[in-house]
Amino acid sequence: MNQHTSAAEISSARIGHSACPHDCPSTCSLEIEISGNRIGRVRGSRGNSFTAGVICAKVARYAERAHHPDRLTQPLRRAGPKGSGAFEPISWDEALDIVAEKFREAEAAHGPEAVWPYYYAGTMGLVMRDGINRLTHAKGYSRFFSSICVNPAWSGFMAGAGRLSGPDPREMARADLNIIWGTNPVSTQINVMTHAVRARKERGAPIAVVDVYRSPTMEQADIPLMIRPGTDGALACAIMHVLFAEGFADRAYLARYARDAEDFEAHLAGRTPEWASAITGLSAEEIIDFARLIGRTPRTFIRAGYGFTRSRNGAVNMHAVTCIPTVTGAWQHEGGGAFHSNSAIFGWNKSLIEGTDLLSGAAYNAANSSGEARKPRELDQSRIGAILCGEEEALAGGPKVAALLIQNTNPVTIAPDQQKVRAGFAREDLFVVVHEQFMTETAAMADIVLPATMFTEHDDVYQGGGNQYVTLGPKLVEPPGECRSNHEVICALAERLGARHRGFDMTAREIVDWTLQATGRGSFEELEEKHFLDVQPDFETAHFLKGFNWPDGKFRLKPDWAKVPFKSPGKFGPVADMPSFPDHWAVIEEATEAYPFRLVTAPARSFLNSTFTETPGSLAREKRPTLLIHPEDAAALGVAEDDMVEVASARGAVRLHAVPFDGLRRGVVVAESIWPNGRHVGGRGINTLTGADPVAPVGGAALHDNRVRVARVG
Ligand SMILES: Nc1nc2c(c(=O)[nH]1)N[C@H]1C(S)=C(S)[C@@H](COP(=O)(O)OP(=O)(O)OC[C@H]3O[C@@H](n4cnc5c(=O)[nH]c(N)nc54)[C@H](O)[C@@H]3O)O[C@H]1N2
Ligand SMILES: Nc1nc2c(c(=O)[nH]1)N[C@H]1C(S)=C(S)[C@@H](COP(=O)(O)OP(=O)(O)OC[C@H]3O[C@@H](n4cnc5c(=O)[nH]c(N)nc54)[C@H](O)[C@@H]3O)O[C@H]1N2
Ligand code: SF4
Ligand SMILES: [Mo]
Repeated sequence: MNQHTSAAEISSARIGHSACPHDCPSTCSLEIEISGNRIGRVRGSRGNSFTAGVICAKVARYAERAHHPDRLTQPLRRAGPKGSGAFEPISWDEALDIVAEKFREAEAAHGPEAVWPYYYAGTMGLVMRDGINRLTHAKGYSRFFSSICVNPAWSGFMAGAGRLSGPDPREMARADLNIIWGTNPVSTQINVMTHAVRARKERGAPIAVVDVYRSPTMEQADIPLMIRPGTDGALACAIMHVLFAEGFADRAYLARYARDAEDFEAHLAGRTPEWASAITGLSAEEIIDFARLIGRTPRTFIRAGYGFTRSRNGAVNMHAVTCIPTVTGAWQHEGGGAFHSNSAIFGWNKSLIEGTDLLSGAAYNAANSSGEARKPRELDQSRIGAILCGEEEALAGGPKVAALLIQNTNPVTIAPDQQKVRAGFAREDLFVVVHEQFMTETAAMADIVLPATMFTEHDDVYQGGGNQYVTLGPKLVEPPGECRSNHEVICALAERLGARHRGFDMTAREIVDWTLQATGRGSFEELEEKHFLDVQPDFETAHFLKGFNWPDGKFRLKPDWAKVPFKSPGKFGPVADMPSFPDHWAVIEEATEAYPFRLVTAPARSFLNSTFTETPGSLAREKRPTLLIHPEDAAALGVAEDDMVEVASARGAVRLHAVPFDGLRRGVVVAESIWPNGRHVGGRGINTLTGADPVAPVGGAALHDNRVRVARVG
């Protein structure tokens, strides 16, 4: 492509409006400089009241990624042993014919469930992310149980409130105390800071941060609370103990809006600040002072993140945190309550995108290996290693997986229990097609690699998770080379495989238009004019003033974990052992003599999961895989700055460079992630250490809950 901008291109320079497509709760509304077919600087829209003109640095320099010399631009066929990296270009027709033939072969040999379409949120566009399900349903392929990210957090929130929504996230700007709990927004969702900092400036509202290390967000905190990993439930209980004991509980609110308040108060009697101090590592005074501040501040806004739920007790801890505003009644006030995600407010009609109307069709009742008619199985995303390795229980009673179709995700870097993941992908009898923008470690294991468009190169629509906007992302430029969108690939495969649904005969634009209209949100053209749509529910609904989302309207202080309203194929993990009231549930991987450290694999600021590990700007900032370790722990191990260390869990071992850091508790180590395996000396990445055993009650991976040992290499 011509690197020089021609006069004609300069004269066509314009601003395009879009949404950031990445897997980030902020879903920023973007203004993108465009000249000809190239994008330039990317800025946050000032007219969007959540984005408020601010975006993260990695997306501001998106031109680096969009016009990267390593972008995939041609279909490729493997031309050497699996994983050798040897590929040769082929035509789209050849590539799609091979994929269709292999899928038919897998189906003929083992039934349709032997094919597993596997995707995630590399793009959050509703059509490009979820359209793959239409093919899954039309063919009766194994369904995809999405679990890796949100399940512990969402189920924990829904366990109490009954619905996944909450006060308007912009109300942080009108809070008198903002608590940023178990999330690192300076790195992972920058706009949260915009609103919290505004409250600090305009109202003198302090910012409290609960984390396990001095994250970039904790560095900006007025009240830093550094706890041991997986102990948030203990902290929340002790806070509520003080609230009850010192008269800060709003008993009238509790009587009207909650169940089991008296039993809860009795349960908390033993959860003293001293008890929590021993578990969390905070002093009893710190806990008491913090509880009193919460008690004295009606407008206390808790912004609860995902990070603290990536532990084996994560759902219990999320629920415990949401009980705090229930005890104080803070939910009632503007700038008060707890917010995690707004996913429940959008109410999309996704029948066209996902082909959910096919779910009652004949294909859906495919026969399983025992010949009995039933719905195709749902396979657990997080357990892809065990599934590909053919572990019987992970296969949920169906055949082995013989073919994978992958879009928008990179499991050979990001999935837990990585040794199994890699062994599974290395299977000679597994056919893999990966549709990607770059030659990721997953694409490198494929038999066929297909080049994908980026968000500026196709039409789609996006919803906020951490805000309340629906934002359009129309096609703004032509894709490079032969890149095709996810939708185009799914439709082309459907045609070859004889899968029928009207969605396969429509353009992405038509599907977006239909979906907007069917959901009562106008049309494509209208949204093209407005760019984004604020769908924030009214104050009473958002603050649960009409009651929480249960038949009796009452918040559940004592949830029925077996009946949490989160859709999943059954329950996962030790559900029966879950504590009935909020508590410190001691199922985490506590340190032992053999594995004396607790490892947290927190996100790196300049990467987004494994994305941006290819861009020079992000690589320069992150430098190389490192392990943050307390200086005294480092000294005790004879480890100095820049020494190579080996970190081992029961699941494997990884090498990184040590960085002594005093913003940690002793016994806790942090590796900001996720570097590709191949960027680690020795070729094994951080997810070699993490486990895929499901978090109760609805699955997910405890990515920040790892006991490890650390040793100097050499
Ligand atoms: N720069 C960047 N941005 C991202 C991502 C990224 O990788 N990099 N990932 C994106 C994705 S997919 C998601 S889901 C979101 C997630 O964003 P967040 O909600 O921020 O969640 P995490 O990324 O898992 O971790 C956030 C913080 O949780 C802390 N933490 C870990 N364990 C505990 C604990 O037991 N208790 C407490 N209190 N804190 C704990 C970590 O130290 C970390 O600082 O971010 C998105 N944005
Ligand atoms: N150790 C550890 N592991 C983790 C985490 C952690 O905190 N610690 N976080 C976990 C979490 S929360 C998540 S969500 C997962 C995310 O893990 P992934 O799903 O792998 O995450 P991404 O890097 O967001 O996206 C993957 C790929 O999608 C591709 N992509 C983007 N847009 C498109 C498109 O339009 N079409 C196609 N075909 N491809 C596209 C990108 O090029 C990228 O390679 O990782 C999890 N793994
Ligand atoms: S903060 Fe999140 S949504 Fe906003 S531009 Fe960055 S990655 Fe995208
Ligand atoms: Mo995520």
